[in-house]
Amino acid sequence: MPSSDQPPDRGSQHRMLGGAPGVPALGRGPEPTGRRSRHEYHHPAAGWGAARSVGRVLARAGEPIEGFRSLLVMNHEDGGFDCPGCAWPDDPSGLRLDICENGVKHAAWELTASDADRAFFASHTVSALAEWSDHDLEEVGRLAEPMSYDPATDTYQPISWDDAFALVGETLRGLDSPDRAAFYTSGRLSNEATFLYQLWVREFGTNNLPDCSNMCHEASGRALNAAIGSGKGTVDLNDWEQADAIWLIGDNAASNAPRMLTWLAEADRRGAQLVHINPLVEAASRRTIVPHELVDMATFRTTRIGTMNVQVRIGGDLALLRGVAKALFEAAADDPSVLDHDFLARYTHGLDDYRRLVEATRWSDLVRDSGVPERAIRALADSYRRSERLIVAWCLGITQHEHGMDTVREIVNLLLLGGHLGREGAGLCPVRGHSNVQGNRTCGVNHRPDDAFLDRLAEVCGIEPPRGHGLGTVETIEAMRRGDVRVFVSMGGNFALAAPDTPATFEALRSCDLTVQVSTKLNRSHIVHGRRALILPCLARSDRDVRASGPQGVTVEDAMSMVHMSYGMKDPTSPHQRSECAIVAGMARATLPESRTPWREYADDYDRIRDTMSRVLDGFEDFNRRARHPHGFRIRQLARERVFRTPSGRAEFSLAALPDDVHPGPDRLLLTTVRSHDQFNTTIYSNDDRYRGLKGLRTVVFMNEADMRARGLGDFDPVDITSVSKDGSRRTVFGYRAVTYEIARGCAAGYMPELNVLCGLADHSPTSGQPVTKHLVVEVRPST
Ligand SMILES: Nc1nc2c(c(=O)[nH]1)N[C@H]1C(S)=C(S)[C@@H](COP(=O)(O)OP(=O)(O)OC[C@H]3O[C@@H](n4cnc5c(=O)[nH]c(N)nc54)[C@H](O)[C@@H]3O)O[C@H]1N2
Ligand SMILES: Nc1nc2c(c(=O)[nH]1)N[C@H]1C(S)=C(S)[C@@H](COP(=O)(O)OP(=O)(O)OC[C@H]3O[C@@H](n4cnc5c(=O)[nH]c(N)nc54)[C@H](O)[C@@H]3O)O[C@H]1N2
Ligand SMILES: [Mo]
Repeated sequence: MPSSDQPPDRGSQHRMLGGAPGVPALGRGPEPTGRRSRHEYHHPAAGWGAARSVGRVLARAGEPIEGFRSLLVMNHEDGGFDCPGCAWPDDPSGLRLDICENGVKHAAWELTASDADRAFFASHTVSALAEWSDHDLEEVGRLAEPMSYDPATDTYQPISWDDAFALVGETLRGLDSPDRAAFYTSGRLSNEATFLYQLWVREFGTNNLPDCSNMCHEASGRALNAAIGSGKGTVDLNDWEQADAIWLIGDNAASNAPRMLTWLAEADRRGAQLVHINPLVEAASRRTIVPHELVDMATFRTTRIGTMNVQVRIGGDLALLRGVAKALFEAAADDPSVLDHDFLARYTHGLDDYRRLVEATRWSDLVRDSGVPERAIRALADSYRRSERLIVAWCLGITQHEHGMDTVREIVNLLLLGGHLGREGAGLCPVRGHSNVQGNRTCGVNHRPDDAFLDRLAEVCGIEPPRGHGLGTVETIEAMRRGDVRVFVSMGGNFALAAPDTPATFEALRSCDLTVQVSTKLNRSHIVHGRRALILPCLARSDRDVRASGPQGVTVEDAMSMVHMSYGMKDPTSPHQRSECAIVAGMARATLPESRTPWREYADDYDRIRDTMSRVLDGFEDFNRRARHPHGFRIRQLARERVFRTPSGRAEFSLAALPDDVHPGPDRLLLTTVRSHDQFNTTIYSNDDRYRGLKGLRTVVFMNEADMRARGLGDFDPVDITSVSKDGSRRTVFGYRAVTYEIARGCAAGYMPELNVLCGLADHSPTSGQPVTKHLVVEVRPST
């Protein structure tokens, strides 16, 4: 809790936004104790440290038996719930790690008592809560009942569900255009709730559906659509079993997709080549322990993972991949078998232009821009040549860049050369973030929907959906600031902190007439609110959801397009929480009194929603039956069958120029923002980052030793970091601590969401719309 004796402008609120000269910035985790440490992490990833941490989390959750019971059925098909953590798929054989430390942390986070209740809100003004850290806000517990902001007392006061819905409905109906409202989603929402949500929004009359994908894998989806005619990856777990090479680019698997470690370790054991392409040397690139069963630590074995670490410069991936292509074309002059000519001739378009472009690019440029020596690039090309079945997996290190789409397309270019698409054990694997972020897109959350989808929606649901593009995340913030968007509805997530330019986003939210947050736990987006504000508490994925027709399950889609049912196992801790489907239906009925959509029936029986979905969505035929299959079903991915829905009917090569923004200028660094091991996006569990060997502090900047020396810095020396935005504006955080790390020269890293303060609204990609939060131009100086 903050101490109250500081003047307000020097209080924690101000410090969490970066502080001021002499007033150090504050992280968003628990209040630092002053004890911080830095050590080399020599232990395997996901080993005893992970097990101890799981024990602590369960003990803290306070309901060890009930809690553990839920956890043990998590991700099992016989009536368990889908892990609310990441989107890595379950193992259908049941043999492999199906819960992980971070999944347990995340599920336990949901399993707390509903202590954010009316008594809590009555005794804390919003101004007082604004001084709390984000960790402390979420620590209060689950949200217990609907609350409405009362400006007279500066507190949230209880409101009935009916009155809350009526307020939403009246406010929306009072707008001069449906486009004056925006409807955000975080990738946690079930397929059913997603479908209802977008149906409500489109029946109301807007496509303003910004979502967390706009900050996450938007670049992947758009690039893959253009290249292979589908926005999704092409591999499944069977391919992960068969691959003889796996390249992992810009992904911190040990912390953010720990269940992938089992697959990496197995691949290593069968002799597959593993390549990590990352400016930071991350834990997963070294060793892991592969638990057969979490409870049976005795059977743990250490496995070496990682055969090759390529330390690319931030933003240098495109140059690196093009270098590999160049080496391949050179080798193909002597040995034509380097390229898969048959595949290239039958299934691709644009090879000759691509070859000319690659051949015209000089090695010296590729080496300079990637930061990787020519011999290492050639070694990577040798790895490529040795493999018959190559998977390339990537995450945010590729997407959150100005040229993210170009780089994703270069990944496709490279795989096409060897025909690694539609071949067992090979293909494209974007590692998705939130547990159902892929399903959200499949089920209609998209501010740029295509006509085929809208036509089906119109025909089946009898509505007239708007046809123009709506607003994405950054555009929504800009529109709120201009006063063009007056109402902001958020299905989950924490927009205030997840979005770039924190002060600008705060201002945008505060300028709204109404903000509505459907949430499980208290967070910053409840504290930074519009003139009127609602908090609507919903059931979490682990909660039992009983509606008029009986207990309900919902479906989610994992990163490999498997759709399966998830049933909550635990009785809700407050009788006032409602399911997301019921909340959407309630808001919809209040907004659209004349609607012919059977909102009430949908909310009473989710089979009804699934029936409608099966008629609107491709690949969802017979949805109710197939969703109940023990392992669910896989949505057909045509690109996997070498059917490409592109204008040419073939997989398309792309011809991007090398990015011109990899060299930020003298004395400047490129800063990437990452997650620690102990956080889930804006939810921060502690100030530790185990695998990077850091304890007790989040206001740090990781730097190369040489860059530290050049600035006369030693470990934990205080620094001020100033970012230089594309529009020339500058933003500073004060009193961060510099820490040496194995990171490429000229690069720096620090934690999201704190460092969103440094990302201006102008700092987004013109092609994907994504904030470039992996690519901020900064100056780091000793604090004055
Ligand atoms: N426990 C846990 N699990 C999570 C999440 C969480 O917060 N906590 N978040 C979920 C979500 S929504 C998502 S999207 C994913 C995120 O998963 P990740 O993408 O792993 O998340 P980040 O921590 O942002 O890490 C990005 C990685 O890219 C590297 N990188 C940075 N810049 C570059 C670059 O220019 N090139 C290359 N090649 N690499 C670079 C960083 O060093 C880091 O290893 O994880 C999901 N799973
Ligand atoms: N600088 C920087 N910024 C980033 C990123 C980065 O790498 N760097 N990453 C971006 C990425 S990849 C993403 S995905 C976004 C994440 O952006 P969001 O998805 O908006 O943020 P989260 O932190 O995941 O949201 C956490 C909140 O969701 C609510 N919640 C949790 N479970 C549920 C549920 O079951 N239902 C409902 N209704 N609410 C629930 C809780 O109230 C919790 O406080 O952040 C983006 N922002
Ligand atoms: Mo994400």
